[in-house]
Amino acid sequence: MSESTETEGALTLVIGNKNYSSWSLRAWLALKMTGEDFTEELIQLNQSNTREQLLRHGPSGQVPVLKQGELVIWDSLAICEYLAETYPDATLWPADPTARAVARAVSAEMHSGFVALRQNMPMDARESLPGKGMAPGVQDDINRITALWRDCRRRFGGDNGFLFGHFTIADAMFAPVVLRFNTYKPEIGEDALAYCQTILDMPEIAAWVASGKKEPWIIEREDAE
Ligand SMILES: N[C@@H](CCC(=O)N[C@@H](CS)C(=O)NCC(=O)O)C(=O)O
Repeated sequence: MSESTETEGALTLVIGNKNYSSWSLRAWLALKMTGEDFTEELIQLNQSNTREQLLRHGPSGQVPVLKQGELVIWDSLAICEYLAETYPDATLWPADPTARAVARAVSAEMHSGFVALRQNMPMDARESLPGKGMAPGVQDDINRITALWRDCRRRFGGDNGFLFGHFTIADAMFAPVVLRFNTYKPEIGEDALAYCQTILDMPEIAAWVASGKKEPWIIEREDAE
């Protein structure tokens, strides 16, 4: 089979619980914004058979996984890159090379960093836990994130509230942070609150959170990322 035929066919996105799975949300949101039809397959996290089920879909034993024909992509940022290349009309990266380079840098920074925030303010979209999660290092992460949001919006943002003037992968990468801030309500400035509102106003985010609220499963853990 040639390379090109491997990438043809229906799209399936394997995700974790919508209430908890921040990495799943990133890929799901980017895929939603392409407007393509896709099938969601949800694997319940934190069950005795979770790992076995995850390994059926991808070699890392993690979600998200995007499948199309024989192609399997098992990492959120790699999925976003694939979607940007495959569906260019969705303009998932900024068109301008400078803006695109910065969008890639902040997306990579999110993908590999902010461990204190991720560990101490795990995504729990249906909860309201104001004041919780403020462990050492978390404020530094919040300061860096809100500074980079401010910088992106000042340099590239335009009027519509997104980081780069329209929805991009950078917004997908930070959408779970917005949900965390919405749950834990740390003190952030007006500009950061305005960015959070832009993301919270997306119908796709409302739909994700509504589905998460309907999930009956509860995961009691401090270290969910
Ligand atoms: N680097 C990966 C991280 C994915 C990740 O950590 N996913 C978590 C859920 S949000 C997972 O699958 N954990 C496995 C488990 O809970 O058993 C990505 O960006 O896709």
